[in-house]
This record gives sequence, C-alpha cells and structure tokens, in this order.
Amino acid sequence: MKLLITGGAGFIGSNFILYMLEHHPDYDIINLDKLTYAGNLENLASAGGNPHYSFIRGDIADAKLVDAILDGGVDAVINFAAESHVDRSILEPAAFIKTNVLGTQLLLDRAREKHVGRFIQISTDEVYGSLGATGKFTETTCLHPNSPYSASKASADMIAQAYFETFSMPVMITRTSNNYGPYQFPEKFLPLAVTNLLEDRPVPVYGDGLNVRDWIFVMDNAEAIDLVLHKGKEGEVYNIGAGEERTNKAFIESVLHLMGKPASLITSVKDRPGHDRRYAIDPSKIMDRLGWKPRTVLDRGLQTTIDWYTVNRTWWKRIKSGEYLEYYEKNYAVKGLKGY
Ligand code: NAD
Ligand code: TDX
Repeated sequence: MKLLITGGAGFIGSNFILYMLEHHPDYDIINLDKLTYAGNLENLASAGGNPHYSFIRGDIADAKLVDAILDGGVDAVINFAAESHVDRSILEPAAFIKTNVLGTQLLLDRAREKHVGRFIQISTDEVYGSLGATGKFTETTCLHPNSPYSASKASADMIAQAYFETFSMPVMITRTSNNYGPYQFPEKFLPLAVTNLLEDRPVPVYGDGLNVRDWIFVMDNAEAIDLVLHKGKEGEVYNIGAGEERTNKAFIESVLHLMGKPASLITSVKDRPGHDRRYAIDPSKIMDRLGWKPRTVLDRGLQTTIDWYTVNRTWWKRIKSGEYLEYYEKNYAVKGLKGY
C-alpha cells in the first residue's frame, strides 16, 4: 500500500508514521508537510534512510504539488495537516480557515479527481462543542463548535461528508479526544506543564481548573486510525477515546505527583475565552465494529511521556526559544502570568 500522510511532521502525524513503519514495514509512506512552527522533522529522525519513507515539504493547498504526488499512485490519503491549537486560533483565526477548511477541500478535490481509494480526515471531539456534567459524544451528536479552531475542523468534516454523499468519495472521519505522548509541541497543556516543571517554572491553569478533558495516549490513536484505514466503512465517522476523563486540576496534580514537584507551582490564570467545559468520547462504535481498544492507562502513559521529555531536553529546549517566547508572552501575559 502507498500512503500520502499530510501533516506528518507534527505530533500525531509523526507518531502515526513511526507506528506504520513498524507495523507495516512494506508500505510506502509519503509525508507532505508545510513545516509550520508545529512541524519538526526531528520527530522522524529514526525513519531517515528507510527506503519506504519519503518527505516532501509543501502545502496541502498547493494543487499542482498534490497532483504531482497523487500521479505517482497513492492508495490512501490520511489528512493530519492542520493548524491545531485553540489558543492560537483565538489570537489569529485566518490561518485556521486557510489550512483546515480550504486546504482540506482542495485535498479532497485532488484525491477525488485522481480516484484515490480511501481518504481519512483526522478530526476532533471539539467539533461537538461542550458537554454538561453528564453524557458523552457519540458519532450522531450534533456539531456545535465554539472556537475558531473547532469551527474550522467542523467545516472540514462537513465538506468531507458532502464529498461522500455527493460524489460517493470513499471518505472516513476520525474524531479523537485530547492526545498526549512524545513529540507534542510544548504549547499544549501537558508538554507545556512538563517542560515548565522540569525547569521549576509555574504551570498556568486556566480559570477554575475544573474543565474536563478526555485523554488518550497517541499510539492508541495511531492503532485506531490504522484500523479505520483497513477496516473502516466509507462515509462513516469513528469516535476515538480512552475513557480517561480528568479535570485539568486533577490531571496536573497527577503530573506534579509523578514528577515530585510541589503544588505551589500551579498558577491560576485568566480563563480561555469560550473555554469548552467538558469533553467525553463514547468510543463504543469503533470498539464494537472494528475491534479497537485502548491499551494505555493514563498514569502509565503520563509516566512514559514525562520520561520522554526528561530525556529529550534538546528537542524541546530548541523549540522554547524565538517565536515560542513571543507566543507565550502574547497568550499568557494577558492572562496575568508573570514572566516565563
Ligand atoms: P500539530 O500542530 O502538532 O501538527 C500539525 C502538522 O501539520 C504540522 O507538522 C504542520 O507543519 C502541518 N501543517 C500545517 N498546515 C499545513 C499545510 N497547510 N500543509 C501541510 N502541512 C501543514 O497537530 P497534531 O496535534 O499532531 O494534530 C494532528 C491532527 O489531529 C489535526 O488535524 C488536529 O486537528 C487533529 N487532532 C489533534 C488532537 C490533539 O490532541 N493534538 C486531538 C484530536 C484531533
Ligand atoms: O496553559 C494552559 N493551561 C490550561 O489550563 C493550556 C495550554 C491549556 N489549559 C487547559 C485548556 C484545556 O481545558 O488545558 C486543557 C487542554 O488544553 P490544550 O492542550 O490546549 O488542548 P484543547 O484545547 O483541549 O485541544 C486539544 O484537544 C483537541 C488539541 O489542542 C486539539 O488539537 C484537539 O483537537
């Protein structure tokens, strides 16, 4: 099988490529990535020299480039490429519409034109909006996105579904909860917290810290996407989640405990505007129909992740300079966090 994986230099995409190279060593993988601030080829250093892996720097919205790649023969496209950080979408929404909506539409168009056999759109639980204290998102929950990021992802999902209905294009969508693990850019909550704590810096917690997220180890998501690729039904949506719901406060307390750091490093800051209160995924469809199940309990996944950031300081120290510091200042100074 020959796969075009877009956004493969980011967090989930690079973990997915490493997973596929290990589990399907005879597959050919082309990674198309624009290398925005979030893309990092160091994530794929271990794939260097593998004749089944190749990298092309480029934009999913570049029709000529995408056509040239697809003309080489591609069995499936898996679209991870996106602007992915909610806080950045609040500061500057335009790039989210460009890549997540227009980029996805272009990729769908080119894949349709070239008769690609399968197209997986990687989406998120955030398209469903926010839950109250009870209930879970199922695949039939109405979409109610609340941030520019989730609105752009919901738009892409709807376009993808329209291509299935209108053109019978073989599209599938996965909607996953909060992923965590190695190679996650340290703007997201867990890697930001771990890397701050490794330097005994404060961890900013938004609002009252009682927002709930549902955490999944990234390799469990990779396994689920692999199953959807091989066994998923065209036109279907699959929710992916590990049932590990935590308030942000409880989550960060576990991290402090595992790292042996004092609770005094937790710092309350002003809330994120439009902050969704609770996400929780019902994954029973993918479990029942495709036989998927999560393998990693949260405490073990957290320990693996903390260990990875502890050993790979060069990876994150290089990131936490330059543009990152400007972003940190822009996002956190207004929330009342003093100093980095
Ligand atoms: P990420 O920000 O770490 O990586 C995104 C990658 O896409 C980067 O390598 C970037 O360079 C690339 N990219 C951005 N714009 C591009 C463009 N126009 N053309 C080509 N490449 C481009 O994101 P992630 O956390 O790995 O998320 C991957 C996907 O999974 C996204 O679609 C995201 O919406 C979705 N998702 C993420 C999570 C999560 O918890 N991280 C949860 C659910 C869904
Ligand atoms: O400094 C912080 N302090 C804090 O309290 C940050 C960065 C976040 N938070 C809170 C906000 C959220 O309730 O932690 C929770 C997790 O925040 P993020 O890591 O920014 O993730 P979230 O907004 O939940 O979105 C993530 O999951 C769904 C990914 O970034 C998305 O790409 C994915 O679609």
